[in-house]
Amino acid sequence: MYSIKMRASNNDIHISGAETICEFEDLEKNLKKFFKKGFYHENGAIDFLNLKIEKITEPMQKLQALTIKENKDIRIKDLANKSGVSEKALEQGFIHIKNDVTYTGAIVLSARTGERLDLTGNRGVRVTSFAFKNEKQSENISERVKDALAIATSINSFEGVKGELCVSDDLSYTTGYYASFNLGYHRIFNIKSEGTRIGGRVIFVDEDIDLKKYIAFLEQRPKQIIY
Ligand code: PML
Repeated sequence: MYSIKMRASNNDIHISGAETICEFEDLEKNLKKFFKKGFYHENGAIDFLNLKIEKITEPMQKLQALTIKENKDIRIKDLANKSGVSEKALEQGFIHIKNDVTYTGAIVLSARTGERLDLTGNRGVRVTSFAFKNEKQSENISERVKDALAIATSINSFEGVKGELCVSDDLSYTTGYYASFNLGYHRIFNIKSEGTRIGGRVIFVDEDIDLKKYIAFLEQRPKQIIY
């Protein structure tokens, strides 16, 4: 198996990224797909594109995908509260999502105080080395949702993680989600207005989480998300 990672930017501002693990036979198809995604993105033209291919040697850790939930009346505040994230931390999360920084990864906040705990600056923590395996062939699930569900499952499958809030920084994509291991993956429609690049991914954790191990799990450990 091979891991492919793509990052595209303009003037050092993140435009788009993509990530998968696949067999050698599917490398070319995925490279073309990521090349197109980077060069023809609604967030704008790019002046830099990085494609990285690495052979996977470690066995993949299997993770059961979170359950997808779509309830139009659900409130993020209630989900946060039920998953052990304080109102203050959620507010801080939204401040990071609405600021001008376009992080390429996720930021990690204390679920109690909202204080930022990771030291990754504007880069953020990247969830990489994952593959999505759809075992429910009958169900149609978009590439975007597959990707987001794989990332959310990886983020929330570690001891000490309380929940995660995600808002896409794509100009026209207005569906975000709140996910937690116990509550599942809640899609939130109209989480932002169309035409803005605000967005980001915020992870809420217990302060005593082993951050070094957690980041290594997210960034390096090969993961297979079973749906
Ligand atoms: C992204 O692709 O930028 C994040 C999308 C998160 C929401 C995906 C969904 O459930 O529609």
